[in-house]
Amino acid sequence: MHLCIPLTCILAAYCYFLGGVIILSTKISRYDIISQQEKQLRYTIREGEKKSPWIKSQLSKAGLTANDIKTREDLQKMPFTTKQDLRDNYPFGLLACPLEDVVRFHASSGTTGKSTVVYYTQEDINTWAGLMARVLKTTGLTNKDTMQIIYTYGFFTGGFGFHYGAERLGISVIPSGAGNSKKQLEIMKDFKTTSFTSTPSYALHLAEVADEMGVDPEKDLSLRQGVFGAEPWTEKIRERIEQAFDIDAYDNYGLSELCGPGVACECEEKNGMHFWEDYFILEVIDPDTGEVLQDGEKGELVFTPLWRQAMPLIRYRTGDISRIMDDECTCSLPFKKIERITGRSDDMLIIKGVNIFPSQIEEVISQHPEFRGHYQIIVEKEGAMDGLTICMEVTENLFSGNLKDLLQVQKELENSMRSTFFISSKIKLVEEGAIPRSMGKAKRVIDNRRNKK
Ligand code: DLL
Repeated sequence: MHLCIPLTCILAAYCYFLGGVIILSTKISRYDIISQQEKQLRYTIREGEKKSPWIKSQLSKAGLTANDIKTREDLQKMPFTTKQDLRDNYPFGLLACPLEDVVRFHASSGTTGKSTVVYYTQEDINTWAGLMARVLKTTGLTNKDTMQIIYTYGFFTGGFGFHYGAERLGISVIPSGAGNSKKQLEIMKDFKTTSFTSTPSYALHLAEVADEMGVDPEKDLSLRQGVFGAEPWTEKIRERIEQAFDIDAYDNYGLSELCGPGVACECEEKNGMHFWEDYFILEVIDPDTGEVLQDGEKGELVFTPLWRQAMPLIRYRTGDISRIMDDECTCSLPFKKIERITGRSDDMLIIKGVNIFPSQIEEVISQHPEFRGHYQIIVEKEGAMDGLTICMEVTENLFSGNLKDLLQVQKELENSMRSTFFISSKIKLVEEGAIPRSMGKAKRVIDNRRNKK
């Protein structure tokens, strides 16, 4: 780890270490955090200029040398790095160390195009594990817990990220991987699992399977909490998961390009995710102009990791939309929080000229008591116009009852959509299980307009 020694010594008085990553237990000043960030930034740029052809080319593109970047403000002189840059440099163009020092490859899920590769040295893996241990500790887990990891182990970072972090914290890990829901529930019961991690949409699916199997989470399982992420979800979905499993459900955020999970997570307040400011500099920008916004303003998250050896990145544009919250948290962590991610800038739908994120649609439909958590948004051309249909699963008894009730629910929802977005849409109510389930990230949008080009 390249932590600056004198500052580390000061911080050590307040904290303890987990695999080189500092887990803070009391408040440190904003001044100390910023000084640490800037020291690490200078180090990252200096090393990058020497070792990373990519960072060297970015510096020269801006007519700069490493000496010109000393502060957070100076960082704004540097160009952004985008997913397209990673694709253009596939597979090894961003490597900043000899290939023999690389101990791991991961790749993004490629939901919005060709997947992108990331590489790690052993030290990168150690730091990542420490950052993930910090996530898990922040959500209240300890070495007394048993965690079932219901993410794919493979190119996707979810499985390995949680696995290494949980082991680092001394949690008993069940690496069950994604899929086979019945088996997952049996394992939960037999091993007295106290926590599990998956995508929120998969957690909902697991709750349905538990119901079908007659598993009563309160009586039959030992779960007390769960950590969910990798896709957008709403407060209503949290409520549903918490009720179904009788647990506290925490949000956590990350992306492969930065390490994987381990960038930000909720504390017991469950109101915004603390991001690890001593390991990342975060800027929020206007996605159209690239202008850096003030704290509190909503925009695209841009991260500069301050610790990576194999693949340092400067000003990485995540595409994710959120804002830095300016209110203080009641927990003891000194790090600022970001609001729940509302979507990706490239997920935004423009329907009849109105900009809508899928999560905003979820916000509206999830208010209805009959909603079961699963939905799909279908956009297609109806003549020259855009047509929007929302298929949503509703409670079983609605179909066995009166047709009038069904039509009433449909009408109520269409009215809510119209009054929120000022456009008309069709609501198609379907039975539970009608929408395909995913073992990982849910596919919420089918935009047939794109296919018709
Ligand atoms: O999804 C890493 C991860 C694994 C995070 C497990 C959390 C838990 P990627 O496959 O590269 O990596 O996808 C990253 O997923 O840019 C966001 O758009 C989205 N995303 C991740 N976490 C959240 C979240 C992993 N909590 C992309 N809320 C990111 C909303 C999220 N979206």
